Amino acid sequence: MSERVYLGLGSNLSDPLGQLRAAIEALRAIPQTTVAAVSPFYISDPLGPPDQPRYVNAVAALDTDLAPLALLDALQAIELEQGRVRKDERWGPRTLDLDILLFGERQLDEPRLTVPHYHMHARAFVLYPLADLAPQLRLPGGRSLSELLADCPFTGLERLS
Ligand code: A4P
Ligand code: MG
Repeated sequence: MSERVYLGLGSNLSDPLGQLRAAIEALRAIPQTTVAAVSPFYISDPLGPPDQPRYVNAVAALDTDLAPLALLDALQAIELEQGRVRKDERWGPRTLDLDILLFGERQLDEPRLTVPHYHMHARAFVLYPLADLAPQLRLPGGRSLSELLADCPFTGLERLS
């Protein structure tokens, strides 16, 4: 029985739109996994240090037979494959972030994996694309996505058509 997973995708370096498009192609190649839907892309103001470019963010819905850590391994391999750029001799900043937001109804608190993702509840660049895919969603524990959205203004966000 496969499980529905929601992933957050983000990039703000090295052609962020291209990074997300390439990431989605790579997601399609993960074994025992299908990409069910991808949200529209959003431009978002950076959360954290302000002296960095704006991000492109999106959410993808996957159906997978993989165990959570096996999926995380596959996602981290994709991040490594395309997500880092060489700057001089050192590996530069990560250009692709793939976060597991939700994994079925699971609540996980393991050294490598916390699900639901610990920062998703208050981030507009996660909640709005998630709502594009699953407006009726309820999180494990019972809170509805629409409740979270009511507390999360659509600011610093621009939806790309
Ligand atoms: N890990 C634990 N739980 C998870 C999970 N649910 N999904 C562990 C994925 N990984 C998870 O991640 C560090 C470790 O978290 C992993 O090794 C994994 O085992 P990372 O991707 O190397 O580090 P990170 O992404 O810098 O950490 P974090 O906390 O995910 O960063 P944030 O908070 O996501 O910050 N502003 C805008 N507008 N849009 C953005 O997308 N992203 C960030 C990144 C900052 N500001 C942003 C955005
Ligand atoms: Mg991350």
